Amino acid sequence: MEYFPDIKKGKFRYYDPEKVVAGKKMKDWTRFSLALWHFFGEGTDMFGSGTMIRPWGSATEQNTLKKEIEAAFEFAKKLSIDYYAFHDLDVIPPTEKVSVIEKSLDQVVPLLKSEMEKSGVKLLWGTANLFRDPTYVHGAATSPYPEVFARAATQVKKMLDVTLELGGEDFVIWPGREGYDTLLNTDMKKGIELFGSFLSAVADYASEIGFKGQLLVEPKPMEPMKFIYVADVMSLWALLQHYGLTGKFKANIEANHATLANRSFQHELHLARSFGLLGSIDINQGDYLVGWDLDRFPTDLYDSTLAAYEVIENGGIAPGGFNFDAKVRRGSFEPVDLAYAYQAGMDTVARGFEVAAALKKDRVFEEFVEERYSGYSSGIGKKISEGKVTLKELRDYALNTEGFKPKSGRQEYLEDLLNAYLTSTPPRGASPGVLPSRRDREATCFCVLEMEIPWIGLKAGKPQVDFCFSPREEARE
Ligand code: XUL
Ligand code: CO
Repeated sequence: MEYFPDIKKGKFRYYDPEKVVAGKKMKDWTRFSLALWHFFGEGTDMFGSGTMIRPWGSATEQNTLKKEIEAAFEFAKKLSIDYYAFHDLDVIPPTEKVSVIEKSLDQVVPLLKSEMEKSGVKLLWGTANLFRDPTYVHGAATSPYPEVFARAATQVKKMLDVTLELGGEDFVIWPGREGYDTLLNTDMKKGIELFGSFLSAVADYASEIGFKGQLLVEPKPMEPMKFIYVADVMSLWALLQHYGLTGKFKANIEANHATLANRSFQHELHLARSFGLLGSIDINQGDYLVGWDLDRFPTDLYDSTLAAYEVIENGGIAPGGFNFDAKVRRGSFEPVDLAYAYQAGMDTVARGFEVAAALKKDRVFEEFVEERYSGYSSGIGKKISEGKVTLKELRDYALNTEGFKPKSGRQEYLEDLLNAYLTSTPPRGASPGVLPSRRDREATCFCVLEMEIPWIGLKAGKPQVDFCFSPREEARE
């Protein structure tokens, strides 16, 4: 049965899987993934019932799960989404018994396999839902009760088996209940130790069964618990180091989780990349007026450009990918809204890669940053960097360089440059969405000259050489 007869294929403005940007095909940079749990979402919220009109019928109908799964694969194939991701509980009938979870998963795996074969859609990651069951009310892997810890471990064990069987490329742990609501009843140190012990057992089992995929932990600061132990990349990094788990786990960074932690998405990606922890991305966006996790489809080009910049700088995120941990708004209830949402999200990321590739090619920020820190590449700066300097030497140096004046950080200038890359129209003849290299730009000064800007005296069609500066020259002025 065809569930989406009106949708033939994705209509993209920027996403072209085969197009090469920054030396890689777009599909290899992005590795887009459909999150089954959101795809099956019914559009309920805390105040109202479901709104979604779905081709597979209502959730109470028999066989809904099978239809949902078939529909998801049909949709992913049509929209050129190469991967999917799921929790154990997304694909089985509701149950509170862990033994039933195991059996139900065994029953559904053949269906998933055959849909994967038919569609060519692959498994990006599997995960265990360690937050829905009432047993997890005080935590799963950090519960005060070993019985609950063991139950959580059993779910992860089974999902690791399933993920391996389905050729999944990563395995995610989202520790949403691993935290506390009040310290009046919580042993925080014990909780963190329990989580360390849980991760160690997971890593051991993954290697025992020959799971070659990347293990990931997904930070989030709050919700459902008031305080979650793995709140951000920095806390994950500390935990991994403390429990000797560096190299075994990386971070699955979610955009809306970063902003809930009062960090930008770029901050979390940059930090993770800097310490070899950038594993995969849950791509979505929040809303600056709303203080909880919204999982909106991403449409913010500014954020997607800066994210793509980090991914390019990282050389890609394979075996991770861009998983749409995103849901359509409750008011976007028609099936076609799913297509609009994915198209918008995929185009936003794809355009981010185009702009970021142009920024990287022109070394717009690198040259500025390198110049800014160049004092550390020779002389006493080099000794400082290598940790070979004494306070006495530093004192001599400070006295000799007294009166030193730092240069301007040029923040507004750099932000304006970023805007220029984001808003520039490609010159005639270039393929859509591709920005010219700096050399071409210097030759034609296209970005300024597509339009007249009378208040700063720029005329359309005229080269304005003054405006075509290079960041390095500017920095050295
Ligand atoms: C919750 C969240 C989860 C994880 C997987 O905020 O992001 O969907 O990605 O459990
Ligand atoms: Co997520």
